[in-house]
Amino acid sequence: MTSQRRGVLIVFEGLDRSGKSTQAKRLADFLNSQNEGSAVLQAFPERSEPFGQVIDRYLRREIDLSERALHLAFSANRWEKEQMIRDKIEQGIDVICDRYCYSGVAYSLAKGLDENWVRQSDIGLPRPDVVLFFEVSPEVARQRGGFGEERLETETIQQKVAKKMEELRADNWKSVNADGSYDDVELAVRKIYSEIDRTAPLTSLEKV
Ligand code: DGP
Ligand code: NA
Ligand code: NA
Repeated sequence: MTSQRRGVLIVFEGLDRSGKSTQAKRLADFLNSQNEGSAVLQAFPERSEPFGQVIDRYLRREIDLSERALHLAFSANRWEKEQMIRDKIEQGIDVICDRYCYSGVAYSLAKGLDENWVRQSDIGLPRPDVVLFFEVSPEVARQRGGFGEERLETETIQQKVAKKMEELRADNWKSVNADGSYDDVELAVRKIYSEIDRTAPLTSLEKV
């Protein structure tokens, strides 16, 4: 008996306006057009889950949270999806995440929370096979229009987050030059996808 090949966990990270959400959706649509049901797209925060609803209310300024409580809410929101991610991958379905724990750590470090504390709460989540790091030049980001209305969407916060995220790079990260056209970036993403090695089993994060 041959066991079916597992799915892969692909994470899209980068700043707002880097195009990562568009490209995460394009990759999922492409894979599903090749083979219906072969990929799922999971955006974080996932606002439909219980902790996601708390995050949504915070971002829309309906409620306040302390910085540590907010950090844990974002992390808990990823844990709300842990079993789903593991199940899909075991079933041979690719999971494409628009943001993951790297956003969680980068935003909290940008706010000045203690590094050792911040890095704990996502340990044990499924480890991505690849993290696509969308890098966009400030000029191009500016051309792509203003930030939204929600909290955290200011240029100062974004610059700090970018700097922190840069420091999180590990050997499973691939840079994507997000200044190109959507079509060019899409092809670059597909190439990286095609090179993922899925022979080794999925592992869990030992550090973030
Ligand atoms: P999005 O739905 O991708 O636009 O994200 C909503 C906002 O939340 C955005 O400003 C980025 C921020 N964000 C996303 N993930 C995290 C996280 O894990 N921690 C923190 N502190 N902020 C996050
Ligand atoms: Na946003
Ligand atoms: Na987004």
